Amino acid sequence: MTEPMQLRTPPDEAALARTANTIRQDVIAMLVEAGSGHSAGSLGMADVFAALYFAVLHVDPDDPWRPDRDRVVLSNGHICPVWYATLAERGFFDVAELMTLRRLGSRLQGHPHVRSLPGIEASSGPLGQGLSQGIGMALAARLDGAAWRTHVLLSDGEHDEGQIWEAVMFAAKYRLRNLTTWVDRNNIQIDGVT
Ligand SMILES: Cc1ncc(C[n+]2csc(CCOP(=O)(O)OP(=O)(O)O)c2C)c(N)n1
Ligand SMILES: [Mg+2]
Repeated sequence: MTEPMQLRTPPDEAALARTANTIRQDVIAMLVEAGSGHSAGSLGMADVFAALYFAVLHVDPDDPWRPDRDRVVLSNGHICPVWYATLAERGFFDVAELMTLRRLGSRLQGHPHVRSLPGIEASSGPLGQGLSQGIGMALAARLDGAAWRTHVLLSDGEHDEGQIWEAVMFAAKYRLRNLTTWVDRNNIQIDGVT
């Protein structure tokens, strides 16, 4: 029996803010090195990622696929630089690898690829699909009687996709209390305001 995963409690807000700043600095360095990538959502969500990975989620960088881990799906896969930076700062892999973002053969592609890195639970990029993926995970946990939670991160413009609303209605119908969603309400999408 493995030890239960410990959260860093109580959350230290000043430390989390510093961690978020480090993550933002990583994101800038990665995008400059790659010469491309989505900056807005990656920078805007750094505080949420810091809070999730340093104060909320039950995850274990030393045993990233342990069965009782919380699951994370990044539906807005284009902001994966912030996910990669957070995972590296949390110890899932070497921070130096961040500089390989978007290079041919790198594990850090422009959109997340399932299990390409420890902690990447699902592929994403085509907007609108992540909540459905997370619902599948949450249903699986319920069927197994497992205590782990699923967190799905979404962007606001992606809510234009009908699949999101179908998934929202499904999650409500089946009362998936083991599912949490986070929406990046930044009011922007590619061609203007949402
Ligand atoms: C199905 C689909 N259509 C279009 C795109 C191209 N695309 C990538 S990011 C983006 C912006 C969407 O806005 P939002 O979801 O609010 O994300 P933000 O730009 O705020 O990070 C679009 C349209 C995509 N990835 N998937
Ligand atoms: Mg947006």
